[in-house]
Parts: sequence; C-alpha cells; structure tokens
Amino acid sequence: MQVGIIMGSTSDWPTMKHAADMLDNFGIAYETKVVSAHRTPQLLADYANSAASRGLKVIIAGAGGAAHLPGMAAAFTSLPVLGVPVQSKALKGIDSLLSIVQMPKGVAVGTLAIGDAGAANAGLLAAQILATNSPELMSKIDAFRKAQTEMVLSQPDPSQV
Ligand code: RP5
Repeated sequence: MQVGIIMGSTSDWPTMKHAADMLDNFGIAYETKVVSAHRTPQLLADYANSAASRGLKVIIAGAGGAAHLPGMAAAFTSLPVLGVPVQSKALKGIDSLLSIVQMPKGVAVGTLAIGDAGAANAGLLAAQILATNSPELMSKIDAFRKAQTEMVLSQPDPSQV
C-alpha cells in the first residue's frame, strides 16, 4: 500500500470514497480505515506511528466537525498528511475546514477543500506526490490533465445550448 486513507467515522466514507476513486484511476494501491482522533486515540497513534515502516508514503485523513484527525496524524508521522474537511450538518464543514487548516507552525497538514472535491483532490495530490518518484505515474497524471483540458475545450458555447 502506498496511501492510507483514514477517516473519523464510517459516515465520512461517501466523501472519502472520492479520494479512493481518484487513486483507483491511477492504479495506486491504498488502504482505508476508520480511525477516530477522539473515539480511538490509541489506534490513531498506532496507525500513524507505524505508517512509514509499513510502507505508506502519503496519508489522506478526512474528518468533520472538531476535526482533529489530520493534525494528530501529522503529529505522529513525518509522512505527508493531506486533510479533507468533511461537510458537517451544523456548520456545513466550515468547522471541519478551520479545524484542519489552522495548523500552528511546525507540523504541516496539506488542507483540501470541503467535501467531495477536496477528497478527490486529496487523491490527486497524493498521486502527484508519488509521481515525483515515478515517471510512469507522472505520464498518467499528464494524460488525465490533458483529457480534462480537451473536454472543456470541446464543450459548446453555453449560450447556444
Ligand atoms: C467526526 O465526527 C467524523 O469525522 C464525522 O465527520 C463526524 C460525525 O461522526 P458520526 O457521529 O457520524 O460517527 O469524528
């Protein structure tokens, strides 16, 4: 496994699945696990502490509300941690975003957008990080971006549809 996708609850999976789908697009091996910073703190410590020695290269961590998971994971490992703010019911994910993005200096979390787009881009960014060591993967990412550009350029004038 190259990427660990962790999330605070099974309720985060519909969001975090977009990260997994993106990694699938590029043929990147990943594992998924529910690891809660506040419900299973020891599991979080064990998971993040062992991540590098188990061969993981990047961790994607998604959580909602008071979203400690990405920051705490980053506290236990020097692997890059990408944080996905899951959209909460009460505050629409603003709480999750601010919890994840405002890391104090010295421990970094790369924070993505709230919700599905953020999760997909976390998968994409993980792929781009891994591609710095893999010309084959970099070619796949270049092709993905080219296809995206061509799709936009081939769209009709919206005022004529
Ligand atoms: C967080 O609390 C999880 O990441 C989830 O986004 C949120 C709600 O969890 P559940 O009550 O649905 O388990 O820890």
